[in-house]
Amino acid sequence: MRSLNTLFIFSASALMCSCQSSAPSKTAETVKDTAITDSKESHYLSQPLVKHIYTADPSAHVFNGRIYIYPSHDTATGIPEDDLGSHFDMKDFHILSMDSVGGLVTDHGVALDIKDIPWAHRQLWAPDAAFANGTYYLYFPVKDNQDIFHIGVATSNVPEGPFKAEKTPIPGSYSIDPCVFRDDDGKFYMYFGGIWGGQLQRWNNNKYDSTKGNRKAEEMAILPRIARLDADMKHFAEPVKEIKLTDEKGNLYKEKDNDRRFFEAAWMHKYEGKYYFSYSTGDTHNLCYAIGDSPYGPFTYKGVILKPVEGWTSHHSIIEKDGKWYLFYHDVQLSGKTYLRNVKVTELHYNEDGSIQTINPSK
Ligand code: FUB
Repeated sequence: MRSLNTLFIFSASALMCSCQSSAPSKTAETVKDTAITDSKESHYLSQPLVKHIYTADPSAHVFNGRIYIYPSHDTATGIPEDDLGSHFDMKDFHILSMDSVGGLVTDHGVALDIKDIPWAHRQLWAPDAAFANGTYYLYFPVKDNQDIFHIGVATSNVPEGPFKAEKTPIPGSYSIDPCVFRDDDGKFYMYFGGIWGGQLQRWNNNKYDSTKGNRKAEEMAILPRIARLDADMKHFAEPVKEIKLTDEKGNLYKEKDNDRRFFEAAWMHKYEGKYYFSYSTGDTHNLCYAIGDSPYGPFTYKGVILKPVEGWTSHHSIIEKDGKWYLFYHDVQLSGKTYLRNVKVTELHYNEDGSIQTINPSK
């Protein structure tokens, strides 16, 4: 993993060139990464993919044989920390890419700026991406002028952008953390939602109620959401549905089951014909997974993928590349600060029965 510490930064001309093609420019110039340093590398299972900027919420995909990572871009804007995550005050996206895990990482520069999203007010949170119709789609949550999170979409001819945002959010979308999954039959589904600062608790039957607060311990836990995407990838093809996430006996979780109930950061992947729905439990900091037979669920809880990382949030993606499976995740190794995170990757292993081996983020 040592080569991950080497950063490639494009010269201005190379960066412009990279916007036209999915392969990094050969004229990229290697620079010594001295922007951010840390002295406790050996404590961690893996090292930050880049150190020149803070990155979080990595949604990884393989496009044209190359790994593209769509992360949040954390910056310090001086907003005080609170339970609603106001300190996550992000303003743009940088897309990262690499040929293979362990290879050199390219930062493709600003792919989308909040000022170029016509309906956006503040807090550009965790994105995801998809490829269809010869186009790359970037999906992102951001608050509108009423301070309500919705999910927007932007398009590009190349995976690294720059992306052009639609004028309005996806109609019927709400809350945060979109994950767009392509099933084997070519249909795309968006999984989304996040409680507390992600505002999912304010949405019941797809209607917004600003008076709704977090649920009490004995109440049923709030469920993540799904909608199939229309062929144009910019609309939902159906009303948003709840996803049933249950224990081994088929019982839905209560809010007090906060080491297993859904909080945010949904991801979907398929392994040996089964649908693996994974997510963060938020305040208990687990990354868990549950398995089902349909993209809509129900999903039965199976266990923890990643034990709590350093920091408050945990967020991930899972991809297969060249016959190996990888978990992309983040922690706060570089900064020690909740809102200045860094993305990482490690290999993920399945057992014979399809269960996932739990990963410990520290050694
Ligand atoms: O990055 C802002 C928020 O923090 C994300 O939307 C959540 O998943 C958590 O990682």
